[in-house]
Amino acid sequence: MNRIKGKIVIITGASSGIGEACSRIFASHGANLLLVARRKKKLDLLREELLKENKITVKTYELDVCDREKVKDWAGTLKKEDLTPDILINNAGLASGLNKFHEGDFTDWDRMIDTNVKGLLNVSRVILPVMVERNQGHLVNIGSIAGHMVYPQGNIYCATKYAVRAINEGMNIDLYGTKIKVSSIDPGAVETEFSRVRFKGDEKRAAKVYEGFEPLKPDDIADAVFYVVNSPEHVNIQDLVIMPTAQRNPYLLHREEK
Ligand code: NDP
Ligand code: 8X3
Repeated sequence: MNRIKGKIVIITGASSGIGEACSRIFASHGANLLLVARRKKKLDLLREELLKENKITVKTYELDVCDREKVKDWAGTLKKEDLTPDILINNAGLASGLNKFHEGDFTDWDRMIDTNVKGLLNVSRVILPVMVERNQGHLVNIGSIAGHMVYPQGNIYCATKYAVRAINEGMNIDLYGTKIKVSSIDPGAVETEFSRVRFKGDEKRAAKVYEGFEPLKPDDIADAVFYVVNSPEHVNIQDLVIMPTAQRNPYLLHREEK
């Protein structure tokens, strides 16, 4: 059963990886999309592709989720244009660097905290009230297995994803008694631009992360997000952890010898 058709879905970080894959699956089920990222050109290319294949509307927004004032203005624009979101997928996020805590870089730390925590809060704070007013909606946070177990040199990235898990729980608790659902989807290794961003464009180092095993694809996570959002009204999947079969936790990742 398709419970998505005609719904308005906001996806942050739709210009690549998991967010892009979510855009495709929601579009193919007839959702109207509001796509957010900093790279507007990439969003517009995706929009063209989605409009060719589906009878939907797609709007794209160049927006840095860390910029609170711009996020507020954007929410004002949605309101003026009568775009009432049914679903929010808080996916924009990144890792920056992989260092021992005592060798950590303040700029990396700020980037991760500002994007993964404050960015998610900024967007949620302006969109959730619209859902509360209608007593309807679904908010999906893209967490990580890094929010369940800390790994060496993961320190601050893991801390941001632990924060996402706590925020997910806090939202669920505060929305007790409403019909609004809140879910966290927590992936293990997914091959996207994630490692390229973490290692600041070092393609070789990024490629090594996915060597010797079959990582998850962005579509695997998009399928799960779709399943969660398309579940019946009385079902609220609060936390879903998904890993490649070769991975059982952040430490146990089985790689085949070449
Ligand atoms: P990608 O790097 O492929 O995608 C990240 C997306 O986030 C891009 O679209 C990027 O767009 C957007 N983004 C980053 N910063 C901002 C910002 N300040 N404002 C708006 N958009 C922003 O990585 P993934 O698809 O892998 O990452 C998506 C989410 O999944 C992240 O939250 C990540 O932590 C999480 N995750 C990833 C895993 C993995 O192994 N890949 C595993 C577990 C969780 P742009 O640069 O155009 O702004
Ligand atoms: C991204 C996956 O294992 O690098 O959240 O933390 S991991």
